[in-house]
Amino acid sequence: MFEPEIEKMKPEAIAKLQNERLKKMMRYAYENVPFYKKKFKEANIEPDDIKSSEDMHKVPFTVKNDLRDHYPYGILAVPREDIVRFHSSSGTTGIPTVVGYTRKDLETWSRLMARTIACPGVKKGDIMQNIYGYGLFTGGLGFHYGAELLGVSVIPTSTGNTKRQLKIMKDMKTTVIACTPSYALYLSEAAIDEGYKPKEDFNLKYGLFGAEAWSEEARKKIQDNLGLGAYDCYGLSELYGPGVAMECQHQNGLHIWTDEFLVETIDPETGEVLEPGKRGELVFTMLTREAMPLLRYRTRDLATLSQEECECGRYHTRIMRVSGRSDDMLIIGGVNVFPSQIEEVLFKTPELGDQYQIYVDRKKLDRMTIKVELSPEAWVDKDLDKGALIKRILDELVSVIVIKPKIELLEPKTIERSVGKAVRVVDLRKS
Ligand code: DLL
Repeated sequence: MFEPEIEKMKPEAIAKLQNERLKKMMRYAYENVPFYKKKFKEANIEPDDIKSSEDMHKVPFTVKNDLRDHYPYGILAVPREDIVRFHSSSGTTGIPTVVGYTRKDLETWSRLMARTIACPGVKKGDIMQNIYGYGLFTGGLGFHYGAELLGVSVIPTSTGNTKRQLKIMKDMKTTVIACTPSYALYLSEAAIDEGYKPKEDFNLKYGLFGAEAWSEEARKKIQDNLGLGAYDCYGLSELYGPGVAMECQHQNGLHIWTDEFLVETIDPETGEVLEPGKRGELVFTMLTREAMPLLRYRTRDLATLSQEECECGRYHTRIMRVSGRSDDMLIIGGVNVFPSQIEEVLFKTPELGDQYQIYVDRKKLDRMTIKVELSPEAWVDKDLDKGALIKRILDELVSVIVIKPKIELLEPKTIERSVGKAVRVVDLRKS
């Protein structure tokens, strides 16, 4: 553990620290951010009304559009001159969300990232190839500074140039890779194409994968292909970036760094706070952010929380896997479908490859087509009964998602590979 004195805190000690920080944060946001002063006044509350996490339901939510309304500099609590870095996420509406950091914020973030990287067992002596994009995206620099603080040897390859990534991985005996899970799947495919035997030629032990939703089946595939342990990492630009929550060696939920983030789950329709254990939208309050404190920030990410102690000795609340975003949820003929449910079924089918895309369009009624690549072995198998295979996939799918999509089996390597977040859904109804 990078900071055992915090990471091993008992629930009562965490709650005490959270409440102390929360009270300070309420006053700080109220006094330094006009946006929050106005929101508090509208909700008829004073900062002192919020004495503990129990009172949080009184505080109004903050949403992504509030940040867009404050484009370009965001909801700053400090003069612009005190900002030492900006990051930004592109978003789908065209107006990017810009986030600012003071020097202290960068120090906090680096500590959280050092904890995050150490969480599954990475330590000084490890060699980390950082394939997350360096730049406005928070993945690259976030992992970079965290790894340096932990004392890991960092290779800052950033995204792209897959052949060079593989050569470096072999030559420099990389032990840790950090990238999106979809790129990890692509790397394992490309490695075989380039003539490597991943388990023999590489020295990989840990994969730190995040920035997009992925399934347990994807984890199994990546682990089997690359011979490493694959660990889930969650975060978002608005909350520093990666390093909000991370899996430990037990791969049983992501530990939220609750000394810095107060987490709630709410019903996305009504905004009501849910009991732990009920699936809902994750809402975070930052407890020490200096430049851009966010109170009750709605992430749109859906997950279930667990308060139980983990085998690793941490009590920090766990996210039991982010199952998708409410924005990603497809509504097909009135039925709710999550792309991750489809991935789970596809990846369980041995004849299929790692790449798929879901197309949705409307011709009187909504229609869904799943285009999925066959595995290289299945593609050349003369005895493969494609009709029977499609029927088997459909039987499985219908039991999970209720509706019956059309399935198209494609030749391997026909779907475009992405270097960052994969594009899995093409919704033509929106264009
Ligand atoms: O994706 C930060 C990050 C970088 C996280 C590297 C992990 C690793 P944004 O680009 O702002 O920030 O996108 C944030 O990505 O609200 C989720 O919907 C999704 N996301 C991030 N991590 C996970 C994960 C970065 N482990 C948005 N599982 C979030 C599922 C994830 N979804």
